[in-house]
Amino acid sequence: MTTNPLPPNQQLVRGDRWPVVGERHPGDTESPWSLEICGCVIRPLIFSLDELLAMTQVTRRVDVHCVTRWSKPAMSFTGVLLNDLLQGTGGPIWTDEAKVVSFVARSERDHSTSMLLNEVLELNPIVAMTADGSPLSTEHGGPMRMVVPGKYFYKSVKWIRRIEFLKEERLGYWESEAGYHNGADPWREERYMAPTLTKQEAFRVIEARDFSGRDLRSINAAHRGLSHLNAREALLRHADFRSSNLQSANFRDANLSNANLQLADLRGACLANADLEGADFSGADLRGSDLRGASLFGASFYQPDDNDASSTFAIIDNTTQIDVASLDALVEQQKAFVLNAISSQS
Ligand SMILES: Nc1nc2c(c(=O)[nH]1)N[C@H]1C(S)=C(S)[C@@H](COP(=O)(O)O)O[C@H]1N2
Ligand SMILES: [Mo]
Repeated sequence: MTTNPLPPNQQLVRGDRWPVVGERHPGDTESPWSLEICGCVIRPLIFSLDELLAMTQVTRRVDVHCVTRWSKPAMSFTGVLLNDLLQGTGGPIWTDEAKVVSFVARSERDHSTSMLLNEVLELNPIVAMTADGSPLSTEHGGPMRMVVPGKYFYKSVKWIRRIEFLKEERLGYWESEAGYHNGADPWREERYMAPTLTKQEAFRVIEARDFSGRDLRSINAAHRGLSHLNAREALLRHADFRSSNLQSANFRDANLSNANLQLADLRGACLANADLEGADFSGADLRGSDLRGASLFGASFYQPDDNDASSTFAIIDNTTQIDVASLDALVEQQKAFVLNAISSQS
């Protein structure tokens, strides 16, 4: 069914699923919806939802790629092309000063993301009101959201309310809070910025074996002896724990989204309630570990395309504690592998 190849290290979502990522509700639901275009513009514009729906509607096929490694190819989105809104009848709306476009949501945290003006014009996003033939549901950004083709999906703001032209970059929510790469090109795997931690700082926390509550995004803790590590509530997105000894480590409530745990020894480790979206456990030993309540979208327990298959499967058996319900977040083959493995004897 898929025609396009997947970008590196992405996996197909199962069937017709569409995971909800990030915020689930818009902010104010009382006042009428509208889209404002402002900032470095010749004159500000405002479109009501009805006006948008009355304009020429365009349908585009878009391959959705989430930074947490799931992809949903060939979705169809219908709405108004941003270039049509911006160029209208009287030529471009922005002034010479404009370099960056910021997309702002009507949401509790005024969620936003931004892109270079050149890129926006080239990618030609849509202000979408419809997805796969139905009006957008609230949790997916209804009544209107941005859909930006060719970028990780965090560049596509749900509940769009304002498009602002800026002279300078203003980092968005995920880019500043989670360290997501501002480029967001899935083909170049621009998932994360370079680590913020210096080598010395990393060395110090690794020596102390206390990561609890700390922001250690993208830390390099590969090939380390870290048994009984205390990493409760630590921010460990994109951390590298390849081949480390993490026996009996405590990652309760930690954020290990997109962490590399290949070949790690996680026997007896606690990963309860952890965010494990996009985490890679291939070849890891998970016997006696506790993953109850963990979020597993995009997680993998083996590398399907590896030649040396025998060494890349996670070691899971009936001593591994995992909610069968949360396995639903996995893609087909990963789910089947884990289900089969947890029923085997230790
Ligand atoms: N307003 C708002 N828009 C947002 C987000 C968010 O948290 N708030 N998350 C982004 C991220 S990280 C992704 S992957 C997509 C998810 O869209 P979906 O929930 O419809 O799959 O929305 C993006 N747009
Ligand atoms: Mo995302």
